[in-house]
Amino acid sequence: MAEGPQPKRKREEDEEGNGGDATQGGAAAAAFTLSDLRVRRVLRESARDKIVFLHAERIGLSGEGTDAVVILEKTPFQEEKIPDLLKKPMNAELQMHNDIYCTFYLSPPPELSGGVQGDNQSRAYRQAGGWNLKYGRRRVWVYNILEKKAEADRIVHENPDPSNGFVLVPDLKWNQNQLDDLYLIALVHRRQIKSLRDLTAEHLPLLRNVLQEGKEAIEKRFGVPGSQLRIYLHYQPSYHHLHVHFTALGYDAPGSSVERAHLLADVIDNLAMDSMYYQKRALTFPLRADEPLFKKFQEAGKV
Ligand code: M7G
Repeated sequence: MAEGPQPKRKREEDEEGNGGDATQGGAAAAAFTLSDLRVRRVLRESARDKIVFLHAERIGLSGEGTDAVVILEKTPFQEEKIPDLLKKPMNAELQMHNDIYCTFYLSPPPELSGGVQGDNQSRAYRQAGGWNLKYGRRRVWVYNILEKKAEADRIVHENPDPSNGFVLVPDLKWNQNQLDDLYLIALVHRRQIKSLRDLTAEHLPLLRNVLQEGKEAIEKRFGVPGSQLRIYLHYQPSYHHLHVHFTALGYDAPGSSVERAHLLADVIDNLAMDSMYYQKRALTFPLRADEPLFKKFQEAGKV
C-alpha cells in the first residue's frame, strides 16, 4: 500500500502553494498562528481527558473574522521520556503531606511537556502492601486529618460532633487551582463504620449532615452550588473508614461510574425506607485481577 508517504507529499505541495485548496487548510494552516485566534465560546471541556473544544474566531490581515473550531489537547506521557522527566531538575512545590502520601506541583522543562500535576501516592506501597490483613489499606492519613496532625490548614468545614460530625477536605487528587476537577472528601468522625455495607437508619443524621453541610460549605468556599456536585460513596472503597466523595458534576472523576459510585442522596432514601437495606442487598463491584480480594473470591469459587 502506498499510503504512507502521501500525506507528506500533500503537505509539501500545500506549503509551496502548488496544490490543495488553500482556503480549506493547506496554505491557510501553514500561515496559522495561535495568536490569530480569539476565543468566542468553550464548546466542550473535559478535565478528565484534558481536552477543550473551542469556538474561535480567526482574525485575518484585513481584520475580518472567520469562524474556527479549535481543539486543544494535552499530550499523553511518553514512556521513554519518563526517566528524563524524573532526572531533570525541576520545581517541585509540595502541596500536601500526610503519612506516606505527598502531592507536588511539578514544572518540568518545556521539552518534557508543560505543567504536570504530580501525585506521589507511593505506587510501591500500593503494590507492596496495598491491603492490610483485614480492612484494606492503612488509614493513618484519615486519622491524621481527624486529629489535625496533617492537612489541618486545608480543612474546608468541620462538624466536630463525635457521632454525627465529619471533616471536609480537598481530596489528594485536586490541586484547587481550577474548579473543573473539583474534588473534596468528607471523613466521618466515627471510626467503626467501615463502608456503605455497615450503614443503617441509625446513621441517617450523620449522612444528612454530610450531605447538607458539605454542599453548603462548598458553595460558600468555592461558589459551586449543590446542584453542580456529584456526591457519592464508593463500594468497594480503598480505605475502610466511611468517607464521601464530592466532585464537580461536569467532571468524569475516576470511580464515579455506576459500578462503584452510590449517590449519597439515594443511600439516605434507601435507608429511610429500610434500615437494613445495605445489610440485605447484593452489591456488585469490579475488581482488578491482581487484587487480593479478587483472589479470595476465586478461592471461594465465586468468580
Ligand atoms: P476510596 O473510595 O477509598 O478509594 O477513596 P479510591 O482511592 O480508590 O478512590 C479514598 C479517597 O481519598 C480518594 O479519592 C483519594 O484520592 C483520597 N485520599 C487518599 N489519601 C491517601 C489521601 C490523603 O492523604 N489526603 C487526602 N486529602 N485525600 C486522600
